[in-house]
Amino acid sequence: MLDAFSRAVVSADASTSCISSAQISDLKAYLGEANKRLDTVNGIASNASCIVSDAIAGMICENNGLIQAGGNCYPNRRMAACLRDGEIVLRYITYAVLAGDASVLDDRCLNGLKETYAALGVPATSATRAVQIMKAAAVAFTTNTASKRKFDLTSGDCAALSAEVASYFDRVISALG
Ligand SMILES: CCC1=C(C)/C(=C/C2=NC(=C\c3[nH]c(/C=C4\NC(=O)[C@H](C)[C@H]4CC)c(C)c3CCC(=O)O)/C(CCC(=O)O)=C2C)NC1=O
Repeated sequence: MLDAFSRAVVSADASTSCISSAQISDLKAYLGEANKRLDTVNGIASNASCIVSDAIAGMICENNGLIQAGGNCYPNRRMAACLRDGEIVLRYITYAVLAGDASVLDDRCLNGLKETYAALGVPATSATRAVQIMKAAAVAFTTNTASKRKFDLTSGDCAALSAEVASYFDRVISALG
């Protein structure tokens, strides 16, 4: 598992060079934006169960067959597994946001997930839909635009951070596809 700092070390070492000035300025930017990052992680993590349950409910509303006999969220045991998977994915995304690096998400969550889902008959299209809904919610918490749960934060430019947060969800979607 890497973070913004260990990533810089590993890539410098791979080319047997010292940390470059470009890497130093990337790390300066990472440190300069650190409070925004922590606020984002807090916003997503403290609303995680709401984000997950809303996404799974939305996915099911759009496709009721999932909770009928033969559907992959039927019976309750599978429904519980689905909610748990939503929480797992969101949790690893918060780790990636904190670290500023996707490797923890790749290595500990996404590695082999597509194959597991295929073996269990978990529909990738539905899982993708749930991840898309979680993405919209997490981005709203990053930009502090969630309609009912605004935090008391200094406002600023969150464009780069919200694009980064969105990219981790896109990573999950492409790993499932
Ligand atoms: C740490 C990383 C990690 C991940 C990612 C993980 C995923 C994971 N999800 C599983 C099952 C499952 N996952 C789902 C999920 C869904 N079904 C749907 O229709 C929806 C599309 C979707 C929810 C969004 C379901 C229903 C099962 C149970 C399938 C079964 O037993 O038939 C299983 C099989 C074992 C089990 O049931 O616990 C694993 C390993 N486990 C891990 O330890």
